[in-house]
Amino acid sequence: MLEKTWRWFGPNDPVVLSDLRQMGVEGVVTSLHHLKPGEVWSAEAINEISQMIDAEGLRWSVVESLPVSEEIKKGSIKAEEHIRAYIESLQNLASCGVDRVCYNFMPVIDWVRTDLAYRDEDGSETMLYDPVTFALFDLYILQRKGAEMDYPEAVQQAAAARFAKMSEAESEALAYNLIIVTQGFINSAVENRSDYIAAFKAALESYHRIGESRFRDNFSRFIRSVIPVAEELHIKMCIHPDDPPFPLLGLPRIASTMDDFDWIFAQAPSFYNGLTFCMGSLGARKANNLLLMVERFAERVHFAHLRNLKHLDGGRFFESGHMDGDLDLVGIIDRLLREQIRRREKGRTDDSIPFRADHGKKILDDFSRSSHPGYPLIGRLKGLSEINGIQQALNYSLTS
Ligand code: DNO
Repeated sequence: MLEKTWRWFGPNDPVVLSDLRQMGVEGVVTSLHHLKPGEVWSAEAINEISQMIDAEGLRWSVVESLPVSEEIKKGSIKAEEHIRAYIESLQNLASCGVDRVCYNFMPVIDWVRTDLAYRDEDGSETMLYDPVTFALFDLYILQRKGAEMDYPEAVQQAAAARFAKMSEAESEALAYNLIIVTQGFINSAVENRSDYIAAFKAALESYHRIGESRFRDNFSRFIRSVIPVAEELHIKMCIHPDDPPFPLLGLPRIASTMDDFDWIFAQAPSFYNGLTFCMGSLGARKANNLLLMVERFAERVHFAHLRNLKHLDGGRFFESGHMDGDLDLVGIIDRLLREQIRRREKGRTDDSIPFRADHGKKILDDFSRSSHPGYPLIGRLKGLSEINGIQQALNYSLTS
């Protein structure tokens, strides 16, 4: 069976560790959320969290994320120092018995949604991405130089019309959601300061001279330095795909397609150079064939994010219930379970791939609890239970 894990945001998370076993959770996915990218994770700091998890009869299954600093991504003068710090953090994690690390290599901005409170037909609340709203943010709020080159005429016109109808408070809320609310609670470099828009623009500008090829070189330097150490320490590194998997704000994106991952794994051809199979991220790009991808990279899937989405017209998509989206959740779970059987046959001990019900819609009591966008308690619990039901049923047929 896949290992049932839960993303826990540390001691300040309103969902407490002692609740998790009641939900059938086996492993915890967390990070040292108070540390910024580039800082060393000391063994003491890791142990503190690890002991809290152990005390509840759970295990720290995956670090999500050990963040890669902007310095490393930009290959700046501090890159080497930050890579050394990253390696030291890996050594400390290994010494505390933590052996799976999720990270991403997205410049400046991690995941992007333009509406954090989209009402689905059933009254639940979820998140949506609308290319027109995003274009409006880029063209009129950020006023990024050259932005108009990135959008088709029709999208630009729709963005202009929508911006003209927006109040100042609405455009501020949009910028705040995109830059702070969705980024602030993960280990991002983003700081909640009064001039956050200017700081964000400066971060974008700092990438001006870094085209895709230099960005790839920077990734390559990072992964070639880290994987030999991860191998020695038996730490499975698993890159998280770009979310959404296409270029934004003129920034390079290098973890979006099958070809990208072929390239990523070729940089350090080791099984420890692995993948977080995030179906919701990959599935936002219609041309990505998820079943093909999960089959192609099966042996190096060290972690799975299972969720679903629905595509709407005009390139919009929203995060649907786990069971009722356009993506083949059952097919993906089937492929992961088959991979586990293959691993067992080969004598591999990592034959229980951790997954988490990724995101969830706000339902029922979620409306009266505080949660980070995408991480309501009940919506996620519903997803976890559904996924678990699917895997029990599939496993029954696969093994009997
Ligand atoms: C958002 C998450 C991402 C993810 C990181 C992994 O909900 O899926 O922030 O944790 O990209 O490095």
